[in-house]
Amino acid sequence: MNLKNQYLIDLLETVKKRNAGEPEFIQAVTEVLETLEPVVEKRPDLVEAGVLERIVEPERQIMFRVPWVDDNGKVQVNRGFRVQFNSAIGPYKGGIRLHPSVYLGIIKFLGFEQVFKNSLTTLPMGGGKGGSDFDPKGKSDGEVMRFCQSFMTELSKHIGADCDVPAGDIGTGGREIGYMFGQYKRLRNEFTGVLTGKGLTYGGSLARTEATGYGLLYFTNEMLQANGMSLEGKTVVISGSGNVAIYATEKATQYGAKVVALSDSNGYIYDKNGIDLPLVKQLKEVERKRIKEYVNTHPEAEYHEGCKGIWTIPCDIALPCATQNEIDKESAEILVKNGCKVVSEGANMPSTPEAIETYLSNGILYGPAKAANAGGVATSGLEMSQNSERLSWTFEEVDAKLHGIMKDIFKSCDEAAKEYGMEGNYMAGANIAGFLKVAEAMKAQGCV
Ligand code: NDP
Ligand code: 2IT
Repeated sequence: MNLKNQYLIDLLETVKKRNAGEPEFIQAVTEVLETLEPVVEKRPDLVEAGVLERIVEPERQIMFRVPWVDDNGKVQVNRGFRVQFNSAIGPYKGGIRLHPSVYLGIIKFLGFEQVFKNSLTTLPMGGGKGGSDFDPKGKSDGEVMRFCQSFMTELSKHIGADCDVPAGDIGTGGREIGYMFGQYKRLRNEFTGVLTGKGLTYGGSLARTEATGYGLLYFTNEMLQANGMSLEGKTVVISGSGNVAIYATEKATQYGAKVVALSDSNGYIYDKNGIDLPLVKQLKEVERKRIKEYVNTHPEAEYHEGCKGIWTIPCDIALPCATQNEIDKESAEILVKNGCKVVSEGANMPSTPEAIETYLSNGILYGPAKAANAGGVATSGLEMSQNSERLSWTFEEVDAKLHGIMKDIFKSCDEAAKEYGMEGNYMAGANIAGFLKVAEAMKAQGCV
């Protein structure tokens, strides 16, 4: 897609100049601005209010030193980030990514996406994201704890249950959230819902662990049904083998589909009999091992080095659940050639712009990340509600609410796409529906 509207062309130029050296952020903004073209033409009042110039600039960006002592007594230094992107519709909300590839541009792209995603959930949450270039892989529990405590010592000055509520993302799971929560409580002397994804013994919500993966399948199921298809009997390829991939596999299997592949950053496994999920949970959630260990128990399965090859496995449905830009044009073309009919995104921005073009021009049903993976943050929103009323709901209650939210998200995307003349383009629908709510709130609150 190419922009034709001069106002948007100029705005994108400014964003590119101001954020040079941050290609992921520019990619995320470009995609959104391209799909907002019909909105800009229909809603001059929002342009007049300067909503677009403001929405592409974070409200606040915090960068800090994170010093900690490793098991050899040596001082290590990482860099910490929190980008508080937009608070028009609620407190900043979004995860913390711990991965060596993290720099400001990654956190900004994730924070920007989060603004629209959180809006789609219908819950009152603004958008933010944080993280560090710390790599939890290969670190002892003690090292991870000291890092998390140091990270929170600075972060605690900038967050709060009514101000900014972080959660998990790549590299940040229950263990890390626990250490961060403990440190926040010690520093502030208050027990509040300042983080989500907490353990069940100290304010966490049932079904939050499962929520992103389950939500992805609820969304995908809606999208399939609206197009006369179903999950039953379908062959599914899922990348990653972390939190999102594991619970996407679980729910896809419950819907009667067969998941035949998973991966990590070293390589992928292909098990034509269907993935043995209890084994993957044991390897990944308990032992923190590599996915290649799977073939030790299942010698009939194959392990291949490298991540990209996973998209050459023939499938009906591809669910990228690892990281950004993991499907490029070449992989998208192979998916199409092999008869893949659906791509639905558990990861954030896993498809390059060229891959998305390939899906749309070949009639692939495309479920964009900010809609399809919104179940995680939606359930974080439900965790915040439970913390505020100091009650906890049953698994079934939370799961039913999550299911309802994902159905509504699909409906919003579908209806917005139709209203703006792009029927079936759920990416455009998600961007437009997510944008409009935030934009109305920003206009109503004046130039802030
Ligand atoms: P985890 O840390 O639990 O798992 C991440 C998985 O992706 C691992 O298998 C990891 O492999 C793989 N991976 C990470 N980085 C890369 C990379 N650069 N190249 C190849 N593989 C990689 O994270 P989550 O499952 O929570 O997150 C996965 C994706 O889902 C991310 O894009 C995240 O932003 C998104 N997401 C997560 C939500 C949540 O609630 N957790 C909510 C919405 C979206 P390895 O172990 O080798 O690093
Ligand atoms: O990308 C995401 O939506 C998340 N990592 C979840 C954020 C959250 O606050 O639960």
